[in-house]
Amino acid sequence: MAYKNYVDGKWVDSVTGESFESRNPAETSEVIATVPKSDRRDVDAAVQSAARAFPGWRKLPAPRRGEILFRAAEIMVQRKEELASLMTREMGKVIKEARGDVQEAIDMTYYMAGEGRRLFGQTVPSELPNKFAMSVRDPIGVIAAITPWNFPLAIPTWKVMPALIAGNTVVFKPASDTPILAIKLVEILEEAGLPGGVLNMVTGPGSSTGMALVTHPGVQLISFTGSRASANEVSIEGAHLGKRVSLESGGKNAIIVMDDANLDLAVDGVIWSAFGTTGQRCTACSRLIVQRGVADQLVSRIVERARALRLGSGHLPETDMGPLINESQLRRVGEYVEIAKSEGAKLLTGGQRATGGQCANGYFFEPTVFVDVTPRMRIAQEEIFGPVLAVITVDSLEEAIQINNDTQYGLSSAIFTSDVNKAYVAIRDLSTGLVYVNAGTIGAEVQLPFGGTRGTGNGHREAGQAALDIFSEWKSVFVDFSGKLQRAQIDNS
Ligand code: UN1
Repeated sequence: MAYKNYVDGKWVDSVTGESFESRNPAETSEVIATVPKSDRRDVDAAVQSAARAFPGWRKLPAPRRGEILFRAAEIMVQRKEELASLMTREMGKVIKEARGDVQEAIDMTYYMAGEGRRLFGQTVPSELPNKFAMSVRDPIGVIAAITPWNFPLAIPTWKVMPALIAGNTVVFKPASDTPILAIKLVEILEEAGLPGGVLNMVTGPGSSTGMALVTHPGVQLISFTGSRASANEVSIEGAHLGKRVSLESGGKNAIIVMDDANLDLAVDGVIWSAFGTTGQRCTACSRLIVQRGVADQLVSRIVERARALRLGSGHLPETDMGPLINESQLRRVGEYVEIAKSEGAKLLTGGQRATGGQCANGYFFEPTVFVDVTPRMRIAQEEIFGPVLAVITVDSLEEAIQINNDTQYGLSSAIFTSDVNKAYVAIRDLSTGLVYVNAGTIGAEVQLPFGGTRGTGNGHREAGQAALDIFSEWKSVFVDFSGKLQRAQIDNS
């Protein structure tokens, strides 16, 4: 099957005539489909189309825009199983998690559909008599949504849905590893009645297609999720061109386990957060910070559970962990294992590519656990994006919090403790955008802000009401009905 770009409400070939393949990472000989390798001219057509559609879309009442989103959510509900199965095939995550990804997209779409009847601003008293003051949200214009492969449906909805409900038009450039799910999302919005030109999609590599979009003068805001290195490039280009930029780029998330924790629960939380989605979540737990009294017991239970995880095709209900997304990620994870060993960390389990049985033809990597990790080692500082857990032992809560906060990222952290006082100290002092108590580092819900401190982003938050702050401009409105000149700050006594 050969898919096309979506520009001006039509499915069109790329002007380049070139294409690339989307393959199954669990069975790498399987080509799922081909998609266009777009260039600057395709991007330009998409941006022009979005710019033409903007005046009409921004004036359509927001509740009407919301109805289209609501219909899109309804279609996703109907097609949940089909979308999840396609996602497992294209991205590799196990079917249960793929259903979760689709569900997160549904949740976000319903949530933003509802915003069509809210989009709250403020009404506040004026300091002058016979004068009315309020703030309203205005759309920004043409938005570039550049999305990663690890949540092929959910993350696109985090960007596209708030952008649309706020009255913007969009050019969407999905990750090259998961274009088919992106195409399905566009098809669903088309079926839901989205007018042509309001959402456009071009596929192609980030370095060319993505950068052409980032640097296009017709794009006012870039919303990007991906690696720190790419985020930096987007940030630099955006700054040069005076664009708004919203970035989300990863984490080095930790779970803290105190001596007084419910260890059964902590083991479950660590296994799920470190090895769920094969460690390929921005929120994945890649550091376990454990208090000395329970360290040996906890680690031996985690190792036992990690060894028992079943790797293979995500379509089989018994599979616990799917493959990594591609060859370069496989290489990268292997390299970090070598770095960890050379820095003196001790490998307790895993550490290599899995090749037996169902894993023969995919990018599988064994669940890996290192102990004797010190906080400044590279495996304790750098995002790996694979099933690798680094265990750091500490003596106190203060030390745990200090180590948790001492990385260039600040997305998610968690503490397992049965002491409410420790829990509240952690809530106060963990300096990440997400904090969990007695739960792992993954599993954020769409109605709350999502994002992180330090190098995880640039201060914005997706999801919840906070997303609307990315995708709209505040306009403060003053209506003077006194019939005379009233000077603020002067005529107020
Ligand atoms: C991501 O990995 O970029 O909180 C998103 C979670 C999911 C979203 C993860 N709801 O793990």
